[in-house]
Amino acid sequence: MNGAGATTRCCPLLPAPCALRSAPSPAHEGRAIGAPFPYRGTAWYVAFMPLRFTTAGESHGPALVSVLEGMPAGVPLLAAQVDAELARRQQGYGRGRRMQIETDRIELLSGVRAGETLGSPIAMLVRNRDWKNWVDIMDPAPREADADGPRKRHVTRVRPGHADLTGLLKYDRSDARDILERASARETTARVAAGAICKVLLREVGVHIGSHLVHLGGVDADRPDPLPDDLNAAADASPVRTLDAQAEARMIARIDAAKKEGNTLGGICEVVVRGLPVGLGSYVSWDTRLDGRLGQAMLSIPAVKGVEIGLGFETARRTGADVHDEIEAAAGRTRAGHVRRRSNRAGGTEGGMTTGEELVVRVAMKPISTLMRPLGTVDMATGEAAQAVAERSDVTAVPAMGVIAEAMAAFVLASALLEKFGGDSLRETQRNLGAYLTQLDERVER
Ligand code: EPS
Repeated sequence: MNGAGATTRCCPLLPAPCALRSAPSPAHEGRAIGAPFPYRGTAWYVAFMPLRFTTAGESHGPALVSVLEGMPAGVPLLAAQVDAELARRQQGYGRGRRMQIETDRIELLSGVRAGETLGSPIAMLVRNRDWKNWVDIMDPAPREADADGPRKRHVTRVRPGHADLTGLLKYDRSDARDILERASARETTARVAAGAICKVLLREVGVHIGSHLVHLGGVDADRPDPLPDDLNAAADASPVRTLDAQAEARMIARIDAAKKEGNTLGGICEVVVRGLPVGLGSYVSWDTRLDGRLGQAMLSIPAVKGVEIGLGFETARRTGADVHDEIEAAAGRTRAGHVRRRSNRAGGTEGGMTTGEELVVRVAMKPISTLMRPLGTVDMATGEAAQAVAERSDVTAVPAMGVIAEAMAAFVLASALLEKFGGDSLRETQRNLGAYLTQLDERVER
């Protein structure tokens, strides 16, 4: 290090007041005095977001792509772990024929070697087996036949509730297939692939995510208390991913009836996360609040219309005494700061931060907008009244939505974890978390 570097370094171990603390840091250089610090304020976490993922792919195109960036090195990872999550997403009573065509599997293109992450972007490819049936329709290259008119399976009778109509207008297209191929929930395969890796990271630091279905098509399921230790093993054993066997039978009957009617059904899943340390997320800025970030992630899932944390909307109907969770000392509960809430109506967050109690997020999905007995619409090619297109689809995808919501929760929580604890390697992240847990322990030992 040169002399100048040595004198401008601001060392937290120096006794205060430290003259060196006011020295400009490299991040300030080149910035006019008084100009806003580029990463302060509402968008800092976006600028520094340690974990990012993006997806690409059309439902009937050749493949889906998922790229996850920011995963520390040294996370043990096998393609089979991701494939297991993809298989869970493909399950669920009420899905259409497409799920019999597909067997989603990833090809790991980068970022993993000898069963461990490298710290570099992790790119994954999932081939669409249905592509071979859609080559003419989805071919990226122009075809001679294109001069004669729209391609086969073009869509102009736009479906109420789908992205078809607004997408056509916004992107100035004439065939709604240009919209629906990407708006399709098939894209969530790529999300689950990224989320599966986030889950592995979280497991390595003692955080476990599961989900189960609490409502489907007008049928409520009882929520056992306590929930099973292995929530996903119990939920995945049910064809609708519910823990209430009686409700399961009624839900299945409801799906069968809706199928006969050419109708579709929505529902609600509950995501439960255990082992989170207190203090992920923050109250300091609107976009650092963890509940806000979970809400955005969940509402980005196709067809999701509502999100609740803990009691959610019910809190608005109750008085404060019946909403807030009383606190008591609980030695040994390091991750919660050696306290316990006597109830968990808050659902694991206070002030936009994890409390160390179970995180409970409920996610509501509307019925799928492709109806076999279609709704009235306008044919956008002619302007005439018409019945909406009735493409092959699912009666319900709520059981799959639970798996997708787990993936989105895993991404948000892994991001928040890496923001707080950092680490280019898993060992470094674990060490930093360990130091924080020691700090929490020292508070009670003092
Ligand atoms: C979907 C329509 C159906 C679903 C699809 C989502 O596909 P297809 O049009 O090929 O019959 O099965 O979901 C998936 C393919 C999947 O992997 O989840 C839609 O329009 O959103």
